[in-house]
Amino acid sequence: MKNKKTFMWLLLSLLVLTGCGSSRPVQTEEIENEDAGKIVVGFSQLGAESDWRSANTASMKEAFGDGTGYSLVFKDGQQKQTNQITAIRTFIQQDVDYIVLAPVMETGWDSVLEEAKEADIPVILVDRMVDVADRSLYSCWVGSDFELEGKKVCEWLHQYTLAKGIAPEDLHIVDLQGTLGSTAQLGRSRGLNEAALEHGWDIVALKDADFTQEKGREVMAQLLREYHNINVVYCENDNEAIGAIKAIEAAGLKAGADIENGEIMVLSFDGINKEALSYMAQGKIACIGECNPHHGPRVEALIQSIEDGGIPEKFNYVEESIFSTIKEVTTITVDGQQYTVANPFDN
Ligand code: GYE
Repeated sequence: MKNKKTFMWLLLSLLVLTGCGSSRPVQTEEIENEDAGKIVVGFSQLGAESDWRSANTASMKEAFGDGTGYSLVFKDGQQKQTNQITAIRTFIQQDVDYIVLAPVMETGWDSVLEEAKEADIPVILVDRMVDVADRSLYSCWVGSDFELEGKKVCEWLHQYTLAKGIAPEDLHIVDLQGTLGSTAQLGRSRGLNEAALEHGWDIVALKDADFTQEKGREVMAQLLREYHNINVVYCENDNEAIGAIKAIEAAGLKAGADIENGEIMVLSFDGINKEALSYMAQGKIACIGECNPHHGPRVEALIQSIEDGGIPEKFNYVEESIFSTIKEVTTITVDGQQYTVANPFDN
């Protein structure tokens, strides 16, 4: 893959050397620009809704920011697809070398990605996926297997109930879903739905909490007013879990794994948020499916392989763990693969 910025630089240098192109003094702005010769990456981040997202943004800025061979154009979509579409169009106008997109939801990307393809700018997806008719509209994707994360947390719950002798029909679960239509929500909700069907768990309600702490608190408070039998809350990220715990405590209830004695068990995803980890240390969060946000170097490696003339794998999944401090479950097996349940506080 040619580097357009390097090409521009060479062209301008040639014009200077040969004195061609203009009789007035040559504008050397472009040449002197410290970003000349760098690979320009336009990154459309979907927002700043969670601690996972902040860690992801930090990882991308470290891989592509100052002191690297890249020049990063960063745009925060504030959880709105229209903002992300505008950002991509701006990147196309700026003629960046690569577009990296962390899409807020899966659908609605066909037209703008076609525009990027027409402009001959490779698109790399990070974190969530897009649902487009033509997969050649993006080069590759890197992120997590969200359904597997969901299956792991549900298998942990299943093993816990077996160890404790809790009957499946005695589980009354609410699902605080992530942003509806996002890959992370679709996968994690599917993981729960399938396990509930398989084991005969009672799903009391499903509600969008948009991956934020405030929505998690608000939705959980409302669900607790509406239903009085909830004993498990499946939060689709840690920020929702923090909000849910605040709502549980504000209602005079207790977050914990002892559901036989009236506690409400909190399950969650990510494992990057310090407050959530401290809640786990206090026994308020029972289990967290790890979701790794450190994609900067992975995206960089994909770009490098394209620069070197290679064709990267289309889908690149990262390996992830599962966290709990509860002694009853030490390993789980999902899809024939065994995972050790890690205690994040063990050295
Ligand atoms: O779990 C959540 C964030 O898509 C993996 O989005 C991501 C999810 C993550 O807001 O915290």
